[in-house]
Amino acid sequence: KFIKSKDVAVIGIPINAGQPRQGVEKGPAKLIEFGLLNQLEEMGWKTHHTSNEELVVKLQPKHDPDVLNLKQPKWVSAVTKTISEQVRSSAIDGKFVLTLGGDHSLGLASVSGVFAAYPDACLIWVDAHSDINTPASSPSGNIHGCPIAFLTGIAEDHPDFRWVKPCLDAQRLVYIGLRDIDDGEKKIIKEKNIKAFSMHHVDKYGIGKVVDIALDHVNPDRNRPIHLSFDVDALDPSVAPSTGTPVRGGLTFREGHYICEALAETGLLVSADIVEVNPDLVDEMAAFQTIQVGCSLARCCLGESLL
Ligand code: HAR
Ligand code: MN
Ligand code: MN
Ligand code: MN
Repeated sequence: KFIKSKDVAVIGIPINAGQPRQGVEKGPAKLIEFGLLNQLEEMGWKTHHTSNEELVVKLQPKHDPDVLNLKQPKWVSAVTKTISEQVRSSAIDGKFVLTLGGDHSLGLASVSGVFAAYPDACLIWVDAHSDINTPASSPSGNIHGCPIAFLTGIAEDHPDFRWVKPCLDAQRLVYIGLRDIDDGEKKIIKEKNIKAFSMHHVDKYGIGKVVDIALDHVNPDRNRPIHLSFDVDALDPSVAPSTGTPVRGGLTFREGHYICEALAETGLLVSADIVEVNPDLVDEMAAFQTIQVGCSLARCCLGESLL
């Protein structure tokens, strides 16, 4: 319905400035090197790839001190603001938008861009973390822990992120996979009454029901476009070990894939992020395994498992 042709804009966002570990900026290139574009072409998609490697380097400011507790705010802001335009225009073109990360601060780019094109969209955030810290509540100052606070407009005013429109109604957001939430975030989730399925709920209801209830909440009439933001740390570290902040007790391989398949099945999925793939952590085998899973999640978002 929303995606009229099998054209996919694959947008690399090789950013690491939203968190302290080097290597996550190599995630997009590794996913491509593993063959993601060919895989999507084989599925009948026409791919339109932008790596953004030069752009991200070019946008790094000489001086980027902490501002209101946030680290490297100017670099994160410049990259996400610029790439949100790429996302918006590809989405307006009717292309499926697949963004590859990179740290999860890139949610500022993808969600802003997608919601500019589709204001009625809803957001499914699959993550071990809720990434809803405000500048004041963030215990780390790492911006990858903050994108949802800016997108929902609950963050305090911050000079570097005034361009981020509060495009996301808290009732159009649902979390799946949570298991490492800061106290400040818990408070916000309660106060704003945000629907959240932790791993406890996945255990209790099963992933099938969780996705059904999640969709009933954010998309009751099944008529809204859907953006999926998939942080690979939602998966158990035994499934996706090469990521910056692994947390035990995550989604199985099948649970992760089920989410992507079930969203593809709705015919409403217009865009997806695959983020926090860091090929430089652990060892080569772990990196390979994580890249392979990232590619496979992306393919499922684009309908690989649909009959
Ligand atoms: N909540 C912590 C913070 O804000 C850690 C969250 C970041 N980890 C992620 N994001 N990978 O999903 O610093
Ligand atoms: Mn995240
Ligand atoms: Mn995470
Ligand atoms: Mn923690």
